[in-house]
Amino acid sequence: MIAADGVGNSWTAGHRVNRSSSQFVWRPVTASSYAELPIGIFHWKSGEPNNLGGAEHCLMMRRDYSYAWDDSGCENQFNCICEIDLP
Ligand SMILES: [Ca+2]
Repeated sequence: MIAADGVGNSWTAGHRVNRSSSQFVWRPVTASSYAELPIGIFHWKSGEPNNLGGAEHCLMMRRDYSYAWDDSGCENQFNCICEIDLP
């Protein structure tokens, strides 16, 4: 994972499989594919994911958690971490 001073809370491409699941997957989107991939390494903050209010379905890196992972409401506006293929 990438973290740097000055970078605030950030979304990743991770999300809950469905609203009642405790499993998360990556959903990378490229020009040629749209697939869900299992997450092989986890960096959750202790006590997370907690699906607070049953409404936290997206995976974010929290600055105040030293960029450990937290599930959060997908409607929140944070920076996004993106990956692109370089030529
Ligand atoms: Ca949470």
